[in-house]
Amino acid sequence: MHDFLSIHPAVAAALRANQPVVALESTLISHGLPHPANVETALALEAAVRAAGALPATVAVLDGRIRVGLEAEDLERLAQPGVRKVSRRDLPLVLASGADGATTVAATMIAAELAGISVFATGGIGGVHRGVETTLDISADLEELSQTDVAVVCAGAKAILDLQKTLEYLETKGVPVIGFGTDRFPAFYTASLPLPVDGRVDSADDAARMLRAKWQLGLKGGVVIGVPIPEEAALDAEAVEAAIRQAVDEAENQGVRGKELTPFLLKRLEELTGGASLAANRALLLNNARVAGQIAVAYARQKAEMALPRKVTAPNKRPPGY
Ligand code: PSU
Ligand code: MN
Repeated sequence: MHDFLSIHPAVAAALRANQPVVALESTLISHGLPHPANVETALALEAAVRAAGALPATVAVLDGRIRVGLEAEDLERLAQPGVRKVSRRDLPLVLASGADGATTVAATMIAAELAGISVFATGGIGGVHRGVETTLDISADLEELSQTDVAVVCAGAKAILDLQKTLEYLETKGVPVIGFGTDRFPAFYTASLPLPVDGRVDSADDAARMLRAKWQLGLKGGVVIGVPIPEEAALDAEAVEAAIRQAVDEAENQGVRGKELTPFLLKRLEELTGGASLAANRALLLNNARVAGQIAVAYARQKAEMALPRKVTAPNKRPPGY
C-alpha cells in the first residue's frame, strides 16, 4: 500500500476492527535508556499496554521503512549503538537511504497518524530548552503536537527543559495540556510543579471524550495528557534540580548542541543521580503505558457506541409535520 510504511498485520487487523492500539516510540530505546535496560523496558511497556486491554505498536524505521508494530528482535536491533535519532526532518533522508532509525515523539506521532492510531505513550515530550534565548533550541515535538492528531500520554516534560516556556509554546499552538488526576503539569521525575495545566481529567473515559470533542470539531493537532510519576517512584526535587543544572552547564561548556543535547543530558543525569533517574524513568514509563492503554480502550468503546444505529432515540419515522 505504501512504499515507506509497514503496519504489522496484527496492528492493521486491530485498527480495521476498531480495537484499541497504543503507539510507543523508539528514541527512548536507542538514545534515552542504557543497554540492556532499554530492551527490557521496551518489552515491559508493550506488556503494560496489553495488560490494559490494548495492542502495543512500537514505531521505528528499519531498512528504510517506517514500521508500526515491532517484534522482540527489532527492539534488540534498535538497542544497539549507532541507530540514528529520527525526528520529522530526518524521516525523508533516512527512509530514502534504506537505513534504520529511532523515532522521536514527533516522528512517532507522524507514523501513528498515518496508521490511524490515536493514542501514544512515552516518557516525556521534548520542549523548549533552557537557554533558548541564545540557542533557539525548541524540540520539533512541539510543532508536531500542533498539527498531528495524536494524544501523547507522558509524565510531562523533563526539567532539563524550560517548562514554563514549553507550556507557553503549547498554548500559542493551541495544544491542550491536560493533567490526568492532577491540576499541575507533571515534571517527569517529580510529580508536582507550581505550573498549572489547562484542565484536568480524572478517568480514561473523560480523557477519551475530550479527544473525541477535539477531533470531531476538526481541531487539528495533538493533546498532551500529563500523568504524574507514581509517588513511590518520584525523586527528590532539589537533588534532581542540582543534577540538571550541572548537566546543562557541562553540555554548554562542551558545546553539545542540536539533536545530541537531549541524549547527553539524560545520560549525565543518570550518572549524576547514581542510577536513580533510570529507575524513576522506568516506573513512569510503565505507568504511562498503562494509562494510555486505558484511554485507548475507552476511546475505541466510545467510537463504537457512536457508530451504533440509534433505534430508540432516533426512530426511523418522520415526526408529524415533516
Ligand atoms: N524526553 C525524555 N526521554 C527521551 C526523550 C525526551 O525524557 O528519550 C526523547 C523523545 O524521543 C523526544 C526527543 O521526542 O527526546 C526530543 O529530542 P529533541 O529535543 O532533540 O527534539
Ligand atoms: Mn533540539
